[in-house]
Amino acid sequence: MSAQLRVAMIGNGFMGAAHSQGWRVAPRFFDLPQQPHMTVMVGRDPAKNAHLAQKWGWEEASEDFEQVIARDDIDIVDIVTPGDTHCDMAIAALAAGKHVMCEKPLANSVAEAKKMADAAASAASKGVFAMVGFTYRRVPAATFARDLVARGAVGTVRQVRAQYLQDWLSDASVPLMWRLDKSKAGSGALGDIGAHAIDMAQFITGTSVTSVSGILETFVKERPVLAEGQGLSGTAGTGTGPVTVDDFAAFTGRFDSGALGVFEATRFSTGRKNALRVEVSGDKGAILFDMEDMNALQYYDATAPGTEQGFRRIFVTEADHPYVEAWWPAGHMLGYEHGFSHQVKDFVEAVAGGTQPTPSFADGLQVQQVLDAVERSSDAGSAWTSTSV
Ligand code: SOE
Repeated sequence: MSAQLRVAMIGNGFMGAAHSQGWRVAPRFFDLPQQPHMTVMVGRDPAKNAHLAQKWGWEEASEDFEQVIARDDIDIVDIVTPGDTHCDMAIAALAAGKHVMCEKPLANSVAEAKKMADAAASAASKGVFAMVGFTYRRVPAATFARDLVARGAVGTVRQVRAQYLQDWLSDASVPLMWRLDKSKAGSGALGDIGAHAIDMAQFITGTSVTSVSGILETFVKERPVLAEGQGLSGTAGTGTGPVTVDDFAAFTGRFDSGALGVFEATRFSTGRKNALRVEVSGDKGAILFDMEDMNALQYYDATAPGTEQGFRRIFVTEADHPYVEAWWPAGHMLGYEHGFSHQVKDFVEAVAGGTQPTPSFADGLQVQQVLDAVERSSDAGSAWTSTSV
């Protein structure tokens, strides 16, 4: 086994910055079996890409993802581009024998996600592995929530509430960036942040959504176009264009356990900046995770004496909490960016050990099937719709 895993990252937007921090920092806090080497970053604008590659710690910059994927000195391809590129890039990288990490949602359709999952299953039989990047499950309090539910701390789960609330699009003057273009993003709030809510609800409960009844809405139907040469995001130009994705998604979901979930995803929830929340209610207790209070978990023990019952805020910073030992002493908190280092740690350990990293592309396909079912339900007047297609 070579000492290094040479990484190529394709994309240099917000997720490019976040993933770069993960590749740069994880080996300095976790004792990894192989050392990630930040070999090359791929971007479309040569000047911007060269500047960011140097700033973020990549050895080289390239504008040619096909050439990079084909290189013999690349072991991992990390895809952080918009969803319309995930399928072709991931399948090409797997075919070239590269391990793949791909941002969420896995793809822009179930058909694409199925092709990716099939390619990943075939590659895994040859010791080449793929993972989809749902990083919030790697926030210590989220993993701790899963551990509590798994050991019966809330008893039989009856209800789940999962929301992902942001407000950065409630300003109608925000221009038509790629996340508002169905041909690039696949959907709006539903896939961009609803996918996180679905993954977190399923991860914490250890169960899967099998049918849904949903509604999608677009509040602002026209927005200013991007100025010329502004790439996939930037300042407004002259004129307007249509928004082709949902601004708001809400749905009820039935889990394979029989539990019922209520889900909401919106980028118009005024005042909510990054409120990914999952509350799980059982017959023996409840937990509440809130990304806007990410170093704590609320836990209600219904088996405690009546006079002592109440939600208590567990500060998830003790060394024996998931991931925490590698960082700071108790009480010194972690941030949004640490989930990307945890993702690198888990991915490198799995790949080096010849085991399937999670969440797999099959897990990503299952989330895609839930997203697709919500769209089909909304088109059918919120009819109850199975996720299996
Ligand atoms: C925008 O809604 C966004 O950047 C999402 O695309 C990310 O997945 C989420 O983690 C933060 O918000």
